[in-house]
Amino acid sequence: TSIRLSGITPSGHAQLGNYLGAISRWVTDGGPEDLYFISDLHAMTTTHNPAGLRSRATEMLAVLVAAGIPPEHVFVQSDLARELGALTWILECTCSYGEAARMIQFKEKAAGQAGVRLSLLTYPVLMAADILLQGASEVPVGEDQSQHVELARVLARRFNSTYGEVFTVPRAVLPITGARVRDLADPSRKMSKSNRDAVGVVFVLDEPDLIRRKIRRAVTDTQSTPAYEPEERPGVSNLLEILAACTGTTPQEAAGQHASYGALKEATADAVIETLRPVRERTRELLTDPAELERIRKAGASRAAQRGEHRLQSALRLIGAA
Ligand code: AQP
Repeated sequence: TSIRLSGITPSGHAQLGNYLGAISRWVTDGGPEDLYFISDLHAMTTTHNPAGLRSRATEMLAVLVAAGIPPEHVFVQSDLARELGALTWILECTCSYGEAARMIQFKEKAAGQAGVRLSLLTYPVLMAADILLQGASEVPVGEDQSQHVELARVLARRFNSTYGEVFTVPRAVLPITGARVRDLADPSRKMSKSNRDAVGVVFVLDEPDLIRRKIRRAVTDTQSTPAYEPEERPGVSNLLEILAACTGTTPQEAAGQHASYGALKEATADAVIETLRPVRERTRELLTDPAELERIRKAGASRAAQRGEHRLQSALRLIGAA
């Protein structure tokens, strides 16, 4: 059976886009071998706040489990820091500098920045280690990450042919995606957890009142009757997409059911509040039970470490160490 591996970076609090676009689909459409991890090590390639990162990683774990992902399929990346550190080194010794330096994302993120962290350059190699350690064969990623999966593929093949067969050669697959959610205050951009200006971002853990206020203030346009026209009317179309995703209809149908922008906003707020309510409540419960959360976390970490142990040992041996 094929293992699909997906990560979510705790670069901020989980937001509605993460939930409707990814997490809720992982729950409903995920395969029995699929793995999910909180990529906290990846959140350290640019300036970061240690305490904030730690608490967001824990919170993200709680959100994934609360959303219904089986705890045995989730782990926190840094709980495997030793294994991943060792495998990253092996893979760095299998990768050329030029291969890393030509990654488009590195070039984009490093351009014009002073004090670029070396980890921003080597991050795709850590990503390869994430994938190869678990023996994942499929990696659901968007366009922006497909070059990194390609690198993981190249490194797995190269290692296997140079030193001996150890790694499953992974491939990028299209992610199972739900709605694409846009920022409520600026519908020209996608909703993002790291957006500093949070008025346009609904967080999974926002209280109902706050969710309603954010949705009431959502930017629309000068017209007054809802219609689904993503290009011409991105704001109102975004509300229709959100409402449709929460209620299991289509944006076009949702448009027909609401006569005014005001009515649409109220309906969208109701739907989002009810969709997020169980996740928020269960997450809060888990967060007030650190012992249970710790148990879940340790179990996930030890399963993930065990899954990779023989590959790491073989790779070390074959490359001339251990
Ligand atoms: N607005 C969105 N609509 C639909 N899906 C979304 N995802 C993110 N934003 C939206 C999906 O959530 C998953 C996890 O995302 P990630 O942690 O890999 O980072 P991201 O895609 O960059 O998400 P953010 O929230 O925008 O984070 P930052 O601010 O750090 O960049 C992915 O499957 C993603 O498609």
